[in-house]
Amino acid sequence: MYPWEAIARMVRAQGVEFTFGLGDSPLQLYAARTTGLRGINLRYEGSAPFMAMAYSRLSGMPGVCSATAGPGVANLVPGVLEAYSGCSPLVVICPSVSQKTEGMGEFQECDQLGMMRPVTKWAARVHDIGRLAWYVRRAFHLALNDQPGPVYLELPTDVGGDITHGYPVDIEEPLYTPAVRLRSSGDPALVSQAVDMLLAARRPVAIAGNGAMLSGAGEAFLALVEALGVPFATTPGGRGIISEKHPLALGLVGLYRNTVARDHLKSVDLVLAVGTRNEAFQTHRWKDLPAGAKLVQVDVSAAELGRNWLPDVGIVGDAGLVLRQLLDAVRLRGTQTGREDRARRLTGLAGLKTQLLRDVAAECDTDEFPIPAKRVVHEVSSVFGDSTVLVNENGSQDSWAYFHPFYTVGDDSACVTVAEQTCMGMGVVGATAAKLTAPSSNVVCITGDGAFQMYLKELPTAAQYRTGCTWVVLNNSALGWPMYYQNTSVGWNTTAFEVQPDFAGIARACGCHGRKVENAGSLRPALEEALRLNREGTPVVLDVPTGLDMSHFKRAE
Ligand SMILES: Cc1ncc(C[n+]2csc(CCOP(=O)(O)OP(=O)(O)O)c2C)c(N)n1
Ligand SMILES: [Mg+2]
Repeated sequence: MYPWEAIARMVRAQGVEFTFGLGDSPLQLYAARTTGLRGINLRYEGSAPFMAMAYSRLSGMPGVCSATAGPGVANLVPGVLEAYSGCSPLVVICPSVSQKTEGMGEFQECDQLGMMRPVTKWAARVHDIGRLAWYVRRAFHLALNDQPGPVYLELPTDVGGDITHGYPVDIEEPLYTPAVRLRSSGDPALVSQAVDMLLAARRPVAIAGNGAMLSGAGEAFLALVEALGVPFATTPGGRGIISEKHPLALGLVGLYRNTVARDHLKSVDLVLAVGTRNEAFQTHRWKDLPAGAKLVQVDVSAAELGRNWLPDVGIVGDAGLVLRQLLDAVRLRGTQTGREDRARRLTGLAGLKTQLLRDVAAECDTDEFPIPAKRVVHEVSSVFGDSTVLVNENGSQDSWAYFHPFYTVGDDSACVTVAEQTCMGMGVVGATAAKLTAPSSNVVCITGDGAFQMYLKELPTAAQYRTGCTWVVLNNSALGWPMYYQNTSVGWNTTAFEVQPDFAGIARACGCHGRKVENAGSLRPALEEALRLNREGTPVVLDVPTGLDMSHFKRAE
């Protein structure tokens, strides 16, 4: 067996269904010959880690991507950085040039390990082909366990041989023992303290972050908030853990919160934070914990406890297991001194939420043209509805989609979102991987024209694999977010696009369907047509002229 053939088979044995990369990488070459594994061949290596992240987020499996030596590996860096920031378990496996000619000017020799070290949990070189399975297993083990994250492995040609064939190696069956996800529960004494606080709290809130999603803690989170009658909010990474149609749902926290969530969060006496690092965007730069409120923080990593706010009780453990421990203890105790106050507060919340839904619907009921982003987002939410994967981007106008109830992540739905680096383009290519991973869901990416232009090179990929997803391009002919800051600070800007491509035309030229929305009245029919075409396997680009409305970030500060 050849080494890359063995690697592809180990990836499959791990349970992974897709590998992402340019077709020149040896992993892609052998993925094509590995039963059960699908190599998705891209136009640009830079897309690969983003697509692997989207796959991982929706499948719970590690994402795998690769690239050839030198510039191929260099192109992976931004996506791997995003994965590192988002604790996304990626295994990146690449070839590197021979060590025997190190420093002598070998073609595409460069310090790949040096590039990958700062953006991975572990970066290693295979020195002995006999230990190949050890390295691959170690890579998956580290990616999946403790705080998950990306790892990088490289196989030099003097160890693995030529990248298309390689040295035949004697690899015995069974080839590989898959790495497993190990979970620990929390310290019972701390769980007990946390339960005392939760039962006594009169105005508590629960916040789910990406860590709760990574743990697959949705059922336990739902059971606990229902048992206690505690409203919940999410970070972007935790969004979708419970449907936002649930009576206890507040929407998002921090920069992305709505007015009802703001008023609620400002008056809480206890925050149960599960799998969130309470980072700057999630907390208005650490201002959102009300004075005197208690903090119970649950995280898989001790390093995250007290990173900024010091918890009153910090529990290290798998989010799902710790939530189950809390739930069991709550059920055993029976007495909940804060229960009546909490129930009264929930009745008030229901009325406020109904009013918010009405206000938002009225605000979006406009025929203004260019179409305000908030209306576009609201209409997308209504047409795509339940069973939809929302794929987020990083611009200012698509950020309206972060705001429930402008967009509602409803029943049987999910959200693929970026992490704290907010690398433009992740959502644009992530949508294609989302559709591959969740073929029976609708998939919609709401993106700005800037981010879309960075990664529209993968439109032919979507057409090739018939991934029926829709990109709604909020086109304001500018890098709107920095434009706003430039205009309001120095008074001029360098962010307007003086030449803007015809996105619908490009989409058609790439084998997708493309349509420019010419007036306010044709937005809804265009979305309905997109959904219909998506169901037939046709990817769709909708070019929607919009403006620059930054009021979302201000209204609930
Ligand atoms: C790779 C990368 N480069 C730069 C940025 C900084 N940045 C954040 S939003 C933005 C502009 C996005 O423009 P567009 O996608 O058109 O969205 P708009 O703000 O216009 O709605 C930029 C440059 C980033 N997040 N990622
Ligand atoms: Mg723009």
